[in-house]
Amino acid sequence: MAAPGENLRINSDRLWDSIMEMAKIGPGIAGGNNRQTVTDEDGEGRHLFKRWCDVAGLEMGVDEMGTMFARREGTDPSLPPVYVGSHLDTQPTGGKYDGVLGVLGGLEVVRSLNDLGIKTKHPIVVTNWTNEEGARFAPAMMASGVFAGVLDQADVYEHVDKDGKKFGEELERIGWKGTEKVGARQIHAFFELHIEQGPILEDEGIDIGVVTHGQGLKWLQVTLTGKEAHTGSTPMPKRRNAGLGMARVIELVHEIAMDYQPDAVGAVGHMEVYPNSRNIIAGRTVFTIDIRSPEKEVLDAMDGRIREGIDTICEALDIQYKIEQVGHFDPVTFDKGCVKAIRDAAERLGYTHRNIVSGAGHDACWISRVAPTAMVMCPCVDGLSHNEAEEISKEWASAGADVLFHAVVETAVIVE
Ligand code: HGY
Ligand code: MN
Ligand code: MN
Repeated sequence: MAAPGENLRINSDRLWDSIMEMAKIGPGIAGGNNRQTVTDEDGEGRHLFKRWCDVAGLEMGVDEMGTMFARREGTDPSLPPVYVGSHLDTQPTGGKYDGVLGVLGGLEVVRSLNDLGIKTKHPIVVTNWTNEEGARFAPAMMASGVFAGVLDQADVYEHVDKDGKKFGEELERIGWKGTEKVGARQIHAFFELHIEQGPILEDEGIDIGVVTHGQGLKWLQVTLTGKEAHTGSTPMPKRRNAGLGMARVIELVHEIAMDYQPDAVGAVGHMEVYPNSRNIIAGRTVFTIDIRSPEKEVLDAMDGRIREGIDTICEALDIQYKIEQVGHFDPVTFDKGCVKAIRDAAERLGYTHRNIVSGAGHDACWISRVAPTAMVMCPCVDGLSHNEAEEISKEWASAGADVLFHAVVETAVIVE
């Protein structure tokens, strides 16, 4: 982009102060956040975001999945807006920046345009997607998945958390179930700023990740059923130990992921043991396998080998199993034009940059199915995320938001 936007920069202090203000809502126990989707804390964070949007003169729309769309009018209101945003919900032991940087970075773009009195042809819409994390209610990227038409709204309304509460009822309870039909909005382009959540940018001393692809993901929820029995008086050969089955499957997932290095990953982070008593052999275990790869063929191969392995393990232990796929998206290739806008912005602003594949899933992965989409990443300390110790520098946040600013404004077209 030549011209008026050459040296546009966001207000670094205001962005940082807003992130710290949002971090006060739903505090964790170790300096991070626990602002899980459609909890009261999530509702409080939404109200704060709405107040800021009101001050910035944005018109708020909310759809039936609770996603928030704050619109800054363009000189041609009939044009499809440029969307910018991410998510405000966090993991139970989440950091202050995962998702929040993208929503408040988008708000900062609008705030800076207001300060500078700059108008754009296309409207700009700052977005907070509901339930990106999928921690309380699977799957991850739930609202953006419904928006993209890959998840069924009535179905996800019925998804329950570990206490048996339903997503749809909780969304209604916190007062953020909107009336807009999900997915009705036309999107000219979508940009998402996010922390890398991995070590590459920091290790290489690079300011900006130009995200060309997102790796694919599968979440397989496994239920193993054996038989509760006394841990003392039941002879080893007579045991049907669902806990042992889970342990062997966890090891299997790790071994299979290691067979496809350097890119594939696999782990089990969610585990439930019943009845979870010290002197009862676990009769039932429920756990979720998380496998990912940038290559669809590898993801499918891992899936197949894991299913075979579970069958063999359960046969040997005389236990039953049920496998439900509770999350899935194929590897994503982001829009070349949007990716170029990000790379050109980093170049123009003098930030070091490199292409990168996103290891984590993001709302952008689903929205890329319905609109030209790309992501900007900034480094995070030790590549750590989904941990309350998640940390970034103010400089990294500002560099990412400056690049976002340029990419959004270039796509929305500045009007003299
Ligand atoms: O699971 C993910 O990759 C994202 O953080 N929800
Ligand atoms: Mn995120
Ligand atoms: Mn996350």
